[in-house]
Amino acid sequence: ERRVAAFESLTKIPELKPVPRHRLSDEIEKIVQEHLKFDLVDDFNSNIWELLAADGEMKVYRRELEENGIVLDPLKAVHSVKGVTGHEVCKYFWDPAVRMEWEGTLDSSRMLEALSDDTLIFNQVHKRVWPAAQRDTCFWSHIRSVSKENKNDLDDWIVVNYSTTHDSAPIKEPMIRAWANVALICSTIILNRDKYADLSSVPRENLVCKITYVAQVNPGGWAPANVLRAVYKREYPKFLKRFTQYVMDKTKKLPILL
Ligand code: 6CM
Repeated sequence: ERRVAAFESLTKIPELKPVPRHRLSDEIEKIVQEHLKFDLVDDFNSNIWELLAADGEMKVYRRELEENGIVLDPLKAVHSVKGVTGHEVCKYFWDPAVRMEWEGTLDSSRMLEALSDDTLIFNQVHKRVWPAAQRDTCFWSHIRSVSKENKNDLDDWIVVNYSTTHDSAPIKEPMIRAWANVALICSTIILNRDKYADLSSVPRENLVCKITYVAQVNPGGWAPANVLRAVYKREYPKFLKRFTQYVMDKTKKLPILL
């Protein structure tokens, strides 16, 4: 039986409980498993990826891909952040209550439905990029832990944001509906693990969170390729830096969410 978290507050250690099935359970399972299988493959030494930006431990890669003149460049980034757990990083990425505190690319974010304790549906309006029409997205957002074989390790965590349709979010012209398949996967390393009898006594300074972020975005209609690529090149590294700093600042004085 897989374990999932029921979130109540940002400070409480959540209880783990199973979630009932719903209309998107099968699709979510399939997409999550695909991400877990493919995203963690270390393929940066192949010729597939082009380095787009690097800053300390953060590296952002892209693969140029166009279909009928529409830019579909897959993006993949890795980062390593000290003092936080994967649970914390994923929770802040998933939690609608804090989205606008770290998301700099949105005009608005609206939660349409809570399908279960671990899956929400959103409609988001993205900041308009001149000279293209404004975009919005409608997607389910799912969070879960992935337990490790070794019980001395902390669980891995993943959030997937995947486009869907919803009765409460019809496409309203001139807005264009963009399509996204995004995953954030986190693995927590504990330094000097053997010095501590149990996980709850490990101090923050001994935590390292390894982050993998992948994004496949279809702008859903024509947008000038050079403008779009310039926006991605600027915005993805900015997001990764700002978001991870946000999680570090927010958690610094809080008990560790294991
Ligand atoms: O992953 C990020 N944010 C999440 C929470 O908001 C969520 C968002 C996914 C949306 C993916 C981007 C859709 C972009 C729409 C296209 C805009 C093109 C305008 C036309 C330009 C000429 O997963 C952080 C996302 C950081 C984005 C840079």
